[in-house]
Amino acid sequence: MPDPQRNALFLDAGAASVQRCARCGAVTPELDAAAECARCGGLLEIVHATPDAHGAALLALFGLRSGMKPTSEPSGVWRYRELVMPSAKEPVSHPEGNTPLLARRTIQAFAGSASLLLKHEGQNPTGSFKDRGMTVAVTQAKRIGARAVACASTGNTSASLAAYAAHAGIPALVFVPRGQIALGKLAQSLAYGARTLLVDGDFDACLRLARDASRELGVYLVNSINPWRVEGQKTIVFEMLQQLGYDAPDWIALPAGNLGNTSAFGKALREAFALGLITRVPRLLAVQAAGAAPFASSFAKHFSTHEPVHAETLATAIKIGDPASWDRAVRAITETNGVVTSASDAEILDAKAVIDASGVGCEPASAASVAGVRQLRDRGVIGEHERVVAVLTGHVLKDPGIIQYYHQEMEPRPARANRPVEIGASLTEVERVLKSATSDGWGDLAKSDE
Ligand code: AN7
Repeated sequence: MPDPQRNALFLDAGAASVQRCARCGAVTPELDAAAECARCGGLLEIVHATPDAHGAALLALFGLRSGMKPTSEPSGVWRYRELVMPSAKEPVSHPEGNTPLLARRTIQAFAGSASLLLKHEGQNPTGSFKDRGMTVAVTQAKRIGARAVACASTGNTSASLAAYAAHAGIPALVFVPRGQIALGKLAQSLAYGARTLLVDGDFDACLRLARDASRELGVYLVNSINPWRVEGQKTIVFEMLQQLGYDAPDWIALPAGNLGNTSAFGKALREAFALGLITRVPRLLAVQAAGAAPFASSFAKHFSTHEPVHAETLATAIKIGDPASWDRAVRAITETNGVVTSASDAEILDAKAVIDASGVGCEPASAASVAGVRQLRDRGVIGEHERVVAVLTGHVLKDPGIIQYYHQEMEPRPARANRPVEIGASLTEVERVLKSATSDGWGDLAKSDE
């Protein structure tokens, strides 16, 4: 019998949603597991009850839930404009910010910190925290009439600059170390239209070149030594504090390379405390890659030394041997009673595999923050009940190469490697794979045969 509501856009008010065959109109309950119509094999569509609220009342309801009025500030950077760039008239904004604070049990268990939260800056428009500084720096470039903008980069700054310069209509020049930046980042720089210079040298050489170019050729430099970048990046902290109702965590962990972000976090906390937004200052935990850890080495000697290193790490974003924002970062760590540590590539890849497998995902450098938390929990420096926020700085898709290497190629096979399975196009083979499913994921295929 054809359903009387067969063509209705909505069902009667109060009815449960149903799955309805778009071809024959047969209806099944919303919890039915079938992927197609049991009667005719047609595709199913979902039909809901008429909502109780109509027109303006429904609009008001959606508005209430969004937490913002349609005219309110959509950017998670410019919302704090009084502390970022009060005189900005026309921000160059995509918009950016509004990144989530996530709790994931598997990551908390791995880090040994039950209250651990993750501030996922990879969910910015170009997939990294750099967008927060870049919206401000490019706004500045535009209002001073810069003829071109430039940066040296391990990949994320260049991707971000390319996107914001394109939006502003200013030519962008990026200097990146040839063969040493992740595929996703290089792809973005090309796609967004920046003139991309593959420099025969490391990041530190790129930065020297970019600085010279800006001095000699009048190009506006937007590396994190640019003070406006720092102003934008402070909003990671402001937004996190707001999300926590201004009840500051005990620790904020972040990966550290050129130390721009460490400096920005220090300034943000200094200002938030001075303005009475918080009554307690969290301790900063800056985490470097072990092969690029001049700042961690210096911290271990109470900052009495300052020695650049030749950087080597799989976490290419933080493969930086001579960090530019050194002095500002020393102040940030000292004032917050902070700690600097380093994590080996193996520790970083381990943490990344756990973060990725939780469905959250991040790029390698970002996982250093969680690796650092785990280390300090192990050493008892972070207390069991202390509240920790770790910042994930970049998106999982930034570096597909390392994922392929870890899961498909790395020998000996890492414990968390998720090898793809090649099968013939037969149901028996799919069944064999299904048998390896366990209550907490996929077991070893070889063992499932036993
Ligand atoms: C994902 O893009 O330096 O200590 O040129 O991409 O402020 O340098 C990137 C750095 C952490 C380190 N996580 O931040 C660049 C660049 C990710 C990064 C850092 C970077 P800083």
